Amino acid sequence: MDPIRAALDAETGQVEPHGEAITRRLSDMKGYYLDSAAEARLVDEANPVLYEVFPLDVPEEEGHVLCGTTVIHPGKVGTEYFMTKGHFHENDRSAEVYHTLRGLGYLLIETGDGRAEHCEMKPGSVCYIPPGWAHRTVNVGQGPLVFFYAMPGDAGHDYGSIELRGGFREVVVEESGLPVVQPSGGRQ
Ligand code: S6P
Ligand code: ZN
Repeated sequence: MDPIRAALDAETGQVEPHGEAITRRLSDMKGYYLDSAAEARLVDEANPVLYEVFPLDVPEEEGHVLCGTTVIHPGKVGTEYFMTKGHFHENDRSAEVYHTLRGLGYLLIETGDGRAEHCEMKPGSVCYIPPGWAHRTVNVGQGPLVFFYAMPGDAGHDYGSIELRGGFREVVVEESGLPVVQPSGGRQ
């Protein structure tokens, strides 16, 4: 293949040119939020776009580096902030790097055997997600959360293991107007 030259707008998260973009609405995440009544109401009212992914057009093969931007829009479902589905990599030897470009958020990471940690996301912060750690991002700001990601071409996405576990061990909710990271309790 030929080299790729692209332009990344750190304000909007747009990457041009890009490969096939992903758009996830609330209806694509049934059962992911704590407050299922609030979730159902919001799906009926507006079914908002929660996040978009703009990847460079790179083959999903060993030896390549998949990369691009994710843009999480601001908002909440009940008291829980908009977030990504979250996943393990199918290939559990695959790490990933996140570099935040705009906004405020948290990166929740956890292992299959019970370790849970989180990283603050703000412009300039970098988090290295080691192999074997599931990852989910949460936008706690007033505007979009934009970050650049890079991972091995053959990493793959495993969403099923998270769904089977009933979600992540930590959740991010608003309490008295502020974001709080707390144990999800009872969801495992
Ligand atoms: C890919 C990378 C991100 C996420 C994106 C959406 O490995 O971590 O591009 O795919 O933030 O998250 P999810 O969990 O819906 O794929
Ligand atoms: Zn990933």
